Formats: sequence, C-alpha cells, structure tokens
Amino acid sequence: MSLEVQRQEYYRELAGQNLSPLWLSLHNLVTESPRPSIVPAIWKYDEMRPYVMAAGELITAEEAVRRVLVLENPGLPGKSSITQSLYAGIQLILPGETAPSHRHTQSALRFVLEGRGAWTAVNGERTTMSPGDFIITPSWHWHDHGNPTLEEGGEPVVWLDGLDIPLVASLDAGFAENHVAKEQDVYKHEGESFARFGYNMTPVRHRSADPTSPIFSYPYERSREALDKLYRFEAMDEYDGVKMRYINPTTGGWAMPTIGTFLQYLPAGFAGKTYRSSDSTVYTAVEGSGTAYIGDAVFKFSPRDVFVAPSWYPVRLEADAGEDVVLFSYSDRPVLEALGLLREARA
Ligand code: GTQ
Repeated sequence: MSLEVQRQEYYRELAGQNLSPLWLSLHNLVTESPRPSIVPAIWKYDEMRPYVMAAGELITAEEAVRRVLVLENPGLPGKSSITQSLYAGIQLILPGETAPSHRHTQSALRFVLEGRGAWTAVNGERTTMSPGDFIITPSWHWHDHGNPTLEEGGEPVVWLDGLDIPLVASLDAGFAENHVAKEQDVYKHEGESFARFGYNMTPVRHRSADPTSPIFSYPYERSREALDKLYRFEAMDEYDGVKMRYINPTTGGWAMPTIGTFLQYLPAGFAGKTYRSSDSTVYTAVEGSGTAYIGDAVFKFSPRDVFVAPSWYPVRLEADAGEDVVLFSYSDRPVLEALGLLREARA
C-alpha cells in the first residue's frame, strides 16, 4: 500500500474518532494576516428606504417586536452579520407605535438617520431622538422604543442599529427576556443622565461596575461642535481628518464594552491617506458626500448610506469638493484592544 493510500485510510479513521490532522489545516488556521469572510459593501439609503417604508405597511412594530431590515454582508449570507463580530440593521418606528420592552445580553447602539421625536427608554429614562444622535442600550437593560401619535406631531423615525450579536453568538453568551409590560416605568426626568454625566462632572459618590457609559444619549449637536472646533484649532490627521471616539465619561474608556463608536470630520476636498486596522468598521455618512476606497472597492457615499470595511483591508476616505463630510462609525475595536489583538498600519 502506498504511503498516500495509507494516509487517506488513516484520515478516514480519524474522522470517525472526532479527530483531525492539524497539518492539513494549519495554513488556514494560523494565517500571516486576517482573511475576512466579509467583503467591502455599501447600502445606499435611497435604495433601502422604499423597503424600510414598505415594511411599515406590512407589519406593526409591536407584531415585529423590532421592525428592522438587517444589513447582511454578502460575504456572510444568512448570518445577520455586517462584520464577523457585529450586526447592523435599519429600524423604523411610525407615529403612535411602541416596540415592546425587552432586554438581552447583546449591547445595542442606535444612530438616528431620519425623523425626530421618537424615544427610547433605558433605566427608567426616556431620550428623544434627533438625526445624528448616538444612543446606547447597555447589555441586560430593559429597553423599549416609542413614537408620539400623528396628532401629537409624531413622524416616521429611522435609525441604524448596531449590535454585537455575532460576537455574543460566537461566545454562546446570549440571554434575553421580554418585559411583562409593553413599556417600562419611566421614573426619571428626560436629560437626567446627561445632567449627571454629560458635563465633565459626575455625582460626588458615584461608583459603578457597569462597563457601559452612564450617558445613554450623545446628542449630535454637541459632538459636532467638538469636531468643528478641533478642525478650526488644529492640524488634522492625514488619515482620519478629525476623528474622535465616544467615551464613558466616568472612566475615559469606551462608551460600550464591545463596540467602539466614532465621529469623524473630513473637510471639503479632504483626501485621506491609506490605512489598515484589524477592527472591521461600519460607517454611515451624516453630512456630505465623498468616496471610500476599501481594497479594490470604490464607494461613492452620501448621507445615511452605510458601508463596511473588513479587517486589514486598505481604506482611504475622501470628501467631495465643496462637501464637508461627517462620518459616524462603529467597530469591534474595544474587544481587540482589551485582548491585545488590535493592529494598525498607517503607511
Ligand atoms: O431595538 O432592541 O436591530 O433587540 C436587533 C435586535 C434591534 C432592539 C435590532 C434588537 C433590537
């Protein structure tokens, strides 16, 4: 019997023992650099919007629990993942609707795309949404969403959901439950969390082991003002323009333990240098139009479009002439950083 035939026979027997020879797979398991399954992709808001609005005619928020269209990376079909570790969806809530209260171990962020006046409730406090606001639902906290009725001036509100669903799934750490009530009790004033933690101060005896920021809404106006001032005061970064990360003000750490969130300003005509990093990043444009070069992909983006850059792909961002660009983005950077796995290359 030739050696090759003996080996084949041996491999067959191994499979029956739930064993496998590492020497056949080592090169795929331990690679020189990341080999993402996900691919660069863009979702144009103008193309998604009719489907989002059509969902509003077909199912209520209450029946759907969450009326969301999931942005699926074409490299991971059927996996409800926009990156290897993160999820993205577009959620619609119509006037008078409620998305009933539940909680889960997955952390969620909302980035408001269109409409105003809807609210999210967390920890007994409601926050009213406006475009560009970044809102957090921490792990295992009750949350429900609602919208004033038409008579009260409600309008359709659409936001981008970012969750760590694939990450939590990879760890088999998902738990969830529904609240007995449709809406949680509201026992705080709107703005209370921001008053406590949003002004570079915290209550004198504040101590918390919660890894998530106690600010659960970061209003766009304030974040935008910081970018505008920094642009006027300082030289920009050649790769990022002015790029800031949202923080937990009580620790200086990430606003969320598993998802890094960023707001970035590229002045009109900005042509960024090429960088790579091992965090896969989801971007949405808030203001202005430009071009994202991600590997071989060239994406023209406008406000509310969503695009994704896989780990270690070369990325370059440009703002069109006459268009100041603001980008919101999120990635698994806090996880990589905490585990010593974050790598960046700035050419
Ligand atoms: O709003 O709680 O897009 O639980 C996916 C799962 C949104 C939410 C999503 C969720 C939510």
